[in-house]
Amino acid sequence: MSFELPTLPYDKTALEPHMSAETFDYHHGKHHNAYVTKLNALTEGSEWAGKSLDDIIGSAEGGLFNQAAQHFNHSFFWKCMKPGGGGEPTGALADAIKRDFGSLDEFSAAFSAASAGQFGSGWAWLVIRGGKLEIMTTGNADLPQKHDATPLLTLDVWEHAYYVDYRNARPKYIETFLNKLINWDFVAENLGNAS
Ligand code: MN3
Repeated sequence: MSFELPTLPYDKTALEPHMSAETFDYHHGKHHNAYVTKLNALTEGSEWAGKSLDDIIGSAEGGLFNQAAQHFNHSFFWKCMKPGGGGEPTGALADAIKRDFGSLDEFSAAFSAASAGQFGSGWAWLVIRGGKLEIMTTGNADLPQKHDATPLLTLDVWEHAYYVDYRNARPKYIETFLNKLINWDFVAENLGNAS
């Protein structure tokens, strides 16, 4: 069983003008695809053959961990966006954000600051750990599961994620993600599964 590049949950033009088809051609079609190809090359015919992605992320190190974690991170990230996204969460997720951050605006400000402040390549996350929501950033391929946290939402802040559409303006990319792209339904589903 080899790993496969997942199909995007929307057409590659569906998030325009906020995220272009050209970005998806590179980010999904080349970057994510390369992680999957390398993951398969490192696992096939090895002691890791047939192991689940979670198993590999949990125990591999070095290059194999990086390819596996980046496969997870990107597969998760695509689902964190949708056409006509943004807006406000509802229900239990809205209540949890209010409880742990004070308000949606305070969450957005803290998530933006963390995303903008991640030095170099990495990811910004909303996670749940010990029953409480937290914002976390990770460098390179690192991810919340390595820190006893469950991911609910992520934003890719590697330059390849935004350079085609935003050049060096990472804050504008973050603002657009929060206001126009975020798929709160997916975040709510993740919270439900974690509770
Ligand atoms: Mn990426």
